[in-house]
Amino acid sequence: MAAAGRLLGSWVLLAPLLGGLALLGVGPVPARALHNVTAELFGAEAWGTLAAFGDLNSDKQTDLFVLRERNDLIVFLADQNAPYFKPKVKVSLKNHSTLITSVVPGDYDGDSQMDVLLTYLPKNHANGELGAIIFWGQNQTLDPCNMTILNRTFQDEPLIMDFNADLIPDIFGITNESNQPQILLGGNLSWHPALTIKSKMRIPHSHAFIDLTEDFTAACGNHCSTLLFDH
Ligand SMILES: [Ca+2]
Ligand SMILES: [Ca+2]
Ligand SMILES: [Ca+2]
Repeated sequence: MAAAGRLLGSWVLLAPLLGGLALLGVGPVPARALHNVTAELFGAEAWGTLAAFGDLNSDKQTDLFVLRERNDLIVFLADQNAPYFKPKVKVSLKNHSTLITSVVPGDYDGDSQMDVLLTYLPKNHANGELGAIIFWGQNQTLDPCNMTILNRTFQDEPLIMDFNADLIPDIFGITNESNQPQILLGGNLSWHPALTIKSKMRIPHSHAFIDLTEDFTAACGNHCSTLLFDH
């Protein structure tokens, strides 16, 4: 009871202080300051799942990558006028009867045009392996007809990182070709063994990368000392 009394006493002291701060406009912002901006940002197009961010059209304004019904990707480009994000770019996997599981924008061929990597559950996904497809950027947009379907599937969501430090994102994971992790190097899209380990990677994975060797890169060539694995 004594403790409760002290707490109550403290609150009685704090309440006028917080009230005073609120009058002065200092301290935590009151909840009524929150403002729903959905209509301003999206207008009537406010539906779907926000999957990723990136500046697709290189205008230095971040654009939004939105999934709809898990087989359409709509890119909402930032705009100066309301609604401030407009659905301008669309690619679809509807014809492939697949479900998109992840969206990772990036420049996978190093031509300074942003591309987008989609992972998906293929049509007959009995084994649960994931396919991956890259839609290539062109003229600050995506060409729905210009895509590359990767010729391997992944046991789990791949990890995107710059493995060989050439500033082009690479795609890392266990594929259907080997139990050892593989890396698909961005640029020439060539597959390489990533490292030799006895441990099996977990599904779902929890691998990550960190610059342990202080060379500002995720990994150095085939020396994967900076990749962390489950045991
Ligand atoms: Ca933009
Ligand atoms: Ca590109
Ligand atoms: Ca790279």
